[in-house]
Amino acid sequence: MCGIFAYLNYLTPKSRLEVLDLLVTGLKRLEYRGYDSTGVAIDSPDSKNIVMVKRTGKVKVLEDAIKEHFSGGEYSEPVMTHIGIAHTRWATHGVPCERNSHPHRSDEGNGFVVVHNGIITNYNDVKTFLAKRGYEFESDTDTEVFAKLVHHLWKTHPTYSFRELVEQAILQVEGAFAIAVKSKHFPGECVASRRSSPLLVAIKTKSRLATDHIPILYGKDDKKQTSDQDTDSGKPQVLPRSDSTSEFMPEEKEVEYFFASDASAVIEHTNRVIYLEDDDVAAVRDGTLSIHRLKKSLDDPHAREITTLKMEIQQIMKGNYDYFMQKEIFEQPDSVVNTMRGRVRFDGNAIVLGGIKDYIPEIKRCRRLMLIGCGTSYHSAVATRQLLEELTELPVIVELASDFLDRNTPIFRDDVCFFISQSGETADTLMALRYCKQRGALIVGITNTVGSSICRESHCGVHINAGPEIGVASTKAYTSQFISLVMFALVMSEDRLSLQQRRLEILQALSNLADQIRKVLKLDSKVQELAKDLYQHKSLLIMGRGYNFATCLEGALKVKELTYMHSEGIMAGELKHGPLALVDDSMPVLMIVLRDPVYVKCMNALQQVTSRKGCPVIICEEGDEETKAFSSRHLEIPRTVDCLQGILTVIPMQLLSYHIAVLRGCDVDCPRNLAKSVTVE
Ligand code: G6Q
Ligand code: GLU
Repeated sequence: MCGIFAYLNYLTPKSRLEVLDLLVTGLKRLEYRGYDSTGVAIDSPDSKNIVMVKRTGKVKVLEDAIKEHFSGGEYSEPVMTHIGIAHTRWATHGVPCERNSHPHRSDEGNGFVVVHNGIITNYNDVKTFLAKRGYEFESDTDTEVFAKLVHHLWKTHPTYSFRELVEQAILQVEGAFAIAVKSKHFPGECVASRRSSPLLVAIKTKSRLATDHIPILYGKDDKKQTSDQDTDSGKPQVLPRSDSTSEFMPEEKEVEYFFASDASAVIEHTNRVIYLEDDDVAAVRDGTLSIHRLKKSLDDPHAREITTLKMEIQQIMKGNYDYFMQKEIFEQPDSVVNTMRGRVRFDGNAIVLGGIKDYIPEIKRCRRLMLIGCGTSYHSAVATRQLLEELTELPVIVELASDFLDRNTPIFRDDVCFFISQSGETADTLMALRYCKQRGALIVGITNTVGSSICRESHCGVHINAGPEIGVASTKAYTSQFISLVMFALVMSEDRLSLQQRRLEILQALSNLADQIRKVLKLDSKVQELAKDLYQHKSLLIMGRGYNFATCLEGALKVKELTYMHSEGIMAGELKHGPLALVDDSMPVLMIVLRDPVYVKCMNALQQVTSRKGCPVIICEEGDEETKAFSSRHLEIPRTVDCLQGILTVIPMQLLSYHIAVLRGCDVDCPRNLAKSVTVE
């Protein structure tokens, strides 16, 4: 997944240089999503053409190129109406290079230019069709076919509006996309659409918006449609304009629109956003925004809501931390509280999960619970499986989304399937959701991104409320996913008399969690010292079992993705079945040994390691002298209830991987080869 950002000013004076600055800043806010190249397109000084600048590498490279390319005075003249589009690319078709960077154009005259996230799966067929009609391609990408297809439709349908041309093109392509299109033939207009890739429209006006929704329109443009369309004609003005009859219209005509892949790129400008749904087509013409649907379906809402973002600008900034990931690790005392806020009532020992409460009776009658996710999100499922089995007394299956799909796993109408995803856009997880939904299962989304595809395609769900997670390596989202699933387990067992004592013990532990996380974070400098011992090694084995096995998996993933060192999470019970052969006096080992039901078995594993001259780092409970005696290097964490230990033990792993990455000179927030959300299968 990468980034789309477009900015349209209508009757709002802005120079092209100011527009370019807005575009570049928008791309910077999307940098965390992972990318390998960038590009922008704006109007030429005579407003008759489109000029583009594209570069491989960081947004900064593009920024420098823009300064060089657009230096003339004409670019500093204010323009009343203008649309600029910009893109960060994560290549799927065609190597990262300038030629393959976006925007892609329809012809040498730059008649139509497009920026695209996702994959056009039938691009070869479309390319063949267009090549037969004389089109020559200059890139290896799938995206380019879209620009040329719109151009072909424009030549063959001269009466079509811009929006209709893009709509017709969308009907011809298959796959996943979020797109924004600009054209010199339709100056001051922008058309955007999405299918399986996120896209939102943000609106900025000087006065309050006159409405909190945008009606959805169908079919061809009404050629007579003007900006003062009578709202009684059944084709209401989609956004009240000062010259329409609506009594809520803003005083002035000036308006600015932003199109972006996510809210972090627009929050500094406005908090009024519309999350587009799959196959929505958003068009701005004469300063008026309209939203169209390709095909009418019964369950379509009549309008798209204009929501108000709750996030604040500082939430997407680094503050006084060196990296977003570091900030997000240290945010966890607050983020776990935010996850529980308004849901866990510690005074009454009650829990309300508003997003699923109506479905609890149905969930209680289900055949089994399936927890499906990828990477860190999958680990949050592993971390809570045992507690879910205990408190729901249902079979609980955890699945990696990719493997689940490979196996065509049997799914039944009385299954309840949880889809855990920070971004809410991970292709494997989204495909697994659709697979289960088609088979009649109840779909529960556990996401951190409002308006995301998984969030919207679920029957119900829990928003983990961790706040924007910018670092590619997931940290606070993991602990918030963990807590969300624990809350679900508590809700499911609220009427089980035999479990009340256990529930109270967990609720009590939850109320202390934030302070205990703060206490663990105070180990940061000790962890940094440990990192100095480890960062030059090639591998790190992380061992544990029971409630802490997930921490081993998650810790190993953090080490791999941040430091590029090999690391492996090992079930301590499996040690003697093979992995023990790896242990000698030079192999770095970290072991989690807490006073929980599997303590004795973990001590056995610890002794197996030390008897082979292993010198493990030990994560143990504070004051556990017996365990500490086995190693000179240990990290002591506060005692909590067994099922929540994984929240406290993962934090030293997050810190350790962070410090090793810094020592190894790795890019902590944008690890090589990785993207924040993988929206391609
Ligand atoms: C972990 C990575 C990665 C991520 C998965 C799933 O640090 O960020 O493993 O967890 O790609 O992403 P979603 O949670 O967004 O589906
Ligand atoms: N598939 C397109 C390309 O490879 C878009 C990739 C993206 O989402 O950035 O250029």
